[in-house]
Amino acid sequence: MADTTTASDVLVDRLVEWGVDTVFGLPGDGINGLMEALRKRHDRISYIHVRHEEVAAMAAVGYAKFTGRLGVCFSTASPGATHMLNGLLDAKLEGAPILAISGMTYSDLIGTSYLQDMNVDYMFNDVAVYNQRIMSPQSVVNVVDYACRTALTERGPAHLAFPIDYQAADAESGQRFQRNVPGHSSTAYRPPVRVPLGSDLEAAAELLRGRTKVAILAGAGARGAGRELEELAERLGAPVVKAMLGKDCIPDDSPYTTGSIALVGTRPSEDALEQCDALVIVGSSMPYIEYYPSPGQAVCVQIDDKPARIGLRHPVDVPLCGDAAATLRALLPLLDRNEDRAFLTQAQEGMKDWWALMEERSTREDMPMKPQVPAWALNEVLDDDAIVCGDSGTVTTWVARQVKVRKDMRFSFSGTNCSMAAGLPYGIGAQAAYPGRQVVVFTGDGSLTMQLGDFLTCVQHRLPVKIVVVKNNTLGLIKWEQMVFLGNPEYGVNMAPLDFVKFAEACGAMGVHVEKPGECVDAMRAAMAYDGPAIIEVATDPHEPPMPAKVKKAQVTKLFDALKAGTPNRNTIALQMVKDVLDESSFDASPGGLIPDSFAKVASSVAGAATRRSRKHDDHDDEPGA
Ligand SMILES: Cc1ncc(C[n+]2csc(CCOP(=O)(O)OP(=O)(O)O)c2C)c(N)n1
Ligand SMILES: [Mg+2]
Repeated sequence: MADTTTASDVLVDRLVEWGVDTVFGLPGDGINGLMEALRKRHDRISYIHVRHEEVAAMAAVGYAKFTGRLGVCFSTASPGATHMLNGLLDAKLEGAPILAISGMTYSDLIGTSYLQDMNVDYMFNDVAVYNQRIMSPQSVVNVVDYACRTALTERGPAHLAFPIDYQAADAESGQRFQRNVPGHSSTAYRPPVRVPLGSDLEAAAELLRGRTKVAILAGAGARGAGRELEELAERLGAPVVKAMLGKDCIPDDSPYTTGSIALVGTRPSEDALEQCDALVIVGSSMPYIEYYPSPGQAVCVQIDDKPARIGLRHPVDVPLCGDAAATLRALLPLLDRNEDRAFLTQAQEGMKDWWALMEERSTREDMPMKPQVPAWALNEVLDDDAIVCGDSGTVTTWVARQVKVRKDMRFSFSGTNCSMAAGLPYGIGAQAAYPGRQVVVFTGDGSLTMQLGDFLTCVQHRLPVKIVVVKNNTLGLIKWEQMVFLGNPEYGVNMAPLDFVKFAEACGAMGVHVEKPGECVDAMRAAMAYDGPAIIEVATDPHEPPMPAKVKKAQVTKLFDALKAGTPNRNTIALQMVKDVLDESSFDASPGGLIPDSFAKVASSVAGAATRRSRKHDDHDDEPGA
């Protein structure tokens, strides 16, 4: 066997030719043939051994998102492949090019209820952009090339099911069809640079001429087009509203941006979209339709490299199908400068007030600590080129608003799939791609405990990922959703606490516990300096609401219903919210801005004392550190 070139050897060699240098996976009897080919090439392709196949697929997504290159993952047959499914879905919804290879039972036993006999390709049918069974050793090169090319072109998951017997078979065994002439497939691939027709660009410029209230909505497709976006904003006097997946397309301290939008967004972003008379969408299909301008309110130019996406969320007057940077470069010389700067100035004034409000919320000394505090503290300890991975939960709100992404930083999270437990795998993928950069995961205790085993992957592969876990012993976001969207008491959301410090130490890594706001920055700094992976456990207030920038009447009514209906610890929740709003009376950007200052001060101290008394009588099962 030693001298035979197997079908797996051919497959892995082909991946190397495609420039793949890292694969994420977990072996099994359904994929051992591939493992041997990887073993023989370990000097050319590194293998990151995860503890759960979902993490392999999600790490491949993280790798792809932060490098723009193909992420590759593998699993054994059915159970391993099933574990990968959510990662493939993530790749589809997040637009990440990945290739997943799964084992499959012996080719001549498929469909006989044999061990792990499942048509894994059928299972992946709804998620994969390319999905094939390898039908013989001779088809490996053809399908690998097409799978890689399709994943990169469509920015989605390709999948190959590899029957066990073929994996270890001689690459030239079996019958080769005479027309399957070897050497006729290629790894040559160059992504095109697309620019719309000149007439379409002219039409866009004409549409925007004379508009004085233009807003720009930028998303993941605008990443890498930061300079052009800022020039567009300058030319049109237009604030740039960022969909969360486009958080790193321009820095948060840019004078042109109003930051994020939707539930986790800022008030100036909401104002900009509510008041604009023209909208330029650049690389975004932001799904929160209620935050777009109302139909008929604003004319719209949309730039997207996928024509099917244009007009998906908002009516479009001039569709511009092209790449963000190239299209903007072609469009900019055609645009008149908008000399009326009032709309941009209003956004900039609004952001001054908003940042002051964020600072106020993030520097509170309250105990238990407010979850905004650790997110804000990160700004002190992040490197200029840090990679930050977020997660699903109330943690999304804190990272969206409190963490200021600077020019060379990168940020992503599972923003359209909204999967929990994507943060750590994305971090693994990012750190594997960039061993020298600081990689920080900002996550919740629900997400982290979902894939906790893979912290050991960081230890095993010396990936110095730093994890900040907001420990509130509850599935915080769902608790608030149950109350604010449905008016129901929270149910089934609290979690038995875990001592993450002991856990990290048991893994042979660093663990730090923080509960006092004043100690946050130093604790984080120590963890960032540590030469290895670390978990920073921050005990936070489970009753801090992820307040939308503008609170709607229906939300207040529902919350009131939920409290009336018997939400646990309702007195504390209500009192804490009243106190929070009163404390923000001096900020126009806060819902509390309507309350007269003098009244607010007195009322806040009364509410504060009442909150402290109420907390003493709470059911403390869900308190941090319990
Ligand atoms: C895989 C998956 N399961 C469930 C959900 C629904 N969900 C979204 S956020 C969330 C709670 C997250 O809790 P945690 O990680 O503790 O963060 P917190 O909200 O407390 O900040 C849940 C259950 C989801 N998005 N993904
Ligand atoms: Mg939580």
